[in-house]
Amino acid sequence: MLGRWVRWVAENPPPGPFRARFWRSPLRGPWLTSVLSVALLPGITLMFLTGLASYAAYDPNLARGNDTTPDKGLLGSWLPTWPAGPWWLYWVTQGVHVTLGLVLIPIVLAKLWSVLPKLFEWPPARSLTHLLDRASLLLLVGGAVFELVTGVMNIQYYYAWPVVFYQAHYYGAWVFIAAFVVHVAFRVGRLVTALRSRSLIRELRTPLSATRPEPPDPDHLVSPDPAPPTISRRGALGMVALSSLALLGLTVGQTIGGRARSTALLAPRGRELGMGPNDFQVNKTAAMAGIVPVDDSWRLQLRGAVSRSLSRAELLALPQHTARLPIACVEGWSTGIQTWTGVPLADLADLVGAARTDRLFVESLQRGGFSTATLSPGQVRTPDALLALQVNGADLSLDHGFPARIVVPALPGVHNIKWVTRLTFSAG
Ligand SMILES: Nc1nc2c(c(=O)[nH]1)N[C@H]1C(S)=C(S)[C@@H](COP(=O)(O)O)O[C@H]1N2
Ligand SMILES: [Mo]
Repeated sequence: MLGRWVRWVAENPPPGPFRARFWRSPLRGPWLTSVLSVALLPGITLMFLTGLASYAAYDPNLARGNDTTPDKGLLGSWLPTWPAGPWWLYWVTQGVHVTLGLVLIPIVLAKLWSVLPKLFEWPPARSLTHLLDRASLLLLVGGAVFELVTGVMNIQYYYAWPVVFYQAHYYGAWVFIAAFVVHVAFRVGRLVTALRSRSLIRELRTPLSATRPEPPDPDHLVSPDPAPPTISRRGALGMVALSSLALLGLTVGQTIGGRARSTALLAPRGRELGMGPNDFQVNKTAAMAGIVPVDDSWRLQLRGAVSRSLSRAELLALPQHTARLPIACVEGWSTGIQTWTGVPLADLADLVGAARTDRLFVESLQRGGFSTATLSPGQVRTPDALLALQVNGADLSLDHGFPARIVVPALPGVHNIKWVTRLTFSAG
């Protein structure tokens, strides 16, 4: 009785998208899906690696094996210690992460469109394996959409969060990548077969008038009742490629910085480049951070084996070092390369008798927000790591961190603290 009822349900799908004949695009088929998959495969791998790099760079617990969760076991995060060079390291890894993430959006959407009928497969589960396979797809698609949406919301400063971006994007990535690995492992055979079924070159030469559906496939991606084509396969692939290129062209300027910034029409913040040595991208202005103009009474507090305090004039009287470095934000934009001048952090460490293995804790006049950072011994001792007092030959403007800011090569922008008030060197 129950068996017959189940069979009846399986054989009688609800109307609309649950019926195979609802889906009529003549372009859907394993070949098209596979071409889009091949484009995503290296892209997603690079996204995952550059994403992990960003967490390693951002993590304030700078030791190896830096997850301090008790009883974390194998599930703990083990990110490598982030190096202090080459100077462009974070600029490149995070620029790639953010820009590539945007570029992949049209390809992900096209890929999801190409397999959309599978979402309405009937019956919903034919067997336990089928059910498990579909559950893993839920994690895969859900994970991909979650990572793209949270990523875009973050770079657009749209913090409508029930949870914190930092954790959500990180754990979402692990869920997604696990589902992704399973997905690739189970489908790589079908992918290769589908790719071999047609020649890409020939497809790119096929106009609309000669466009025919792919032959019926075991996965039922090909419509059983295809409508006449209204666009060729090359047209559809070209549209996706052009969308990706458009996103690339309209955002990459924010990563390069400098003059290129004016081309980043989709970047959320200031595109103008005005006049004067201090005129480059400011994310958080002094007013936004609640910083009032700082006068001559400001003194830098230094703590190590001994404590000292130095006025700005005394800092300027110390040997000055100049470094050409970009500030590269975790959100993908950068200041471009600027010329910073100030006192090497290593010299300040020596001044208060800090050990070569000491870390540096930086504090700002600002309260709350991103106003503290911890730098590793390697970052403190790298020659271009500065307490910058000037930029491009002029005193820092208040918006750029006057009287003094941290500038360290290869570091995420967020650790380059502005309006520094205290530097503490310690083993802890
Ligand atoms: N005190 C303080 N320092 C700070 C910040 C801040 O909000 N407060 N922002 C950080 C971030 S997120 C970046 S990317 C760099 C560059 O930001 P800016 O353009 O606001 O100078 O400064 C960093 N230093
Ligand atoms: Mo930032």
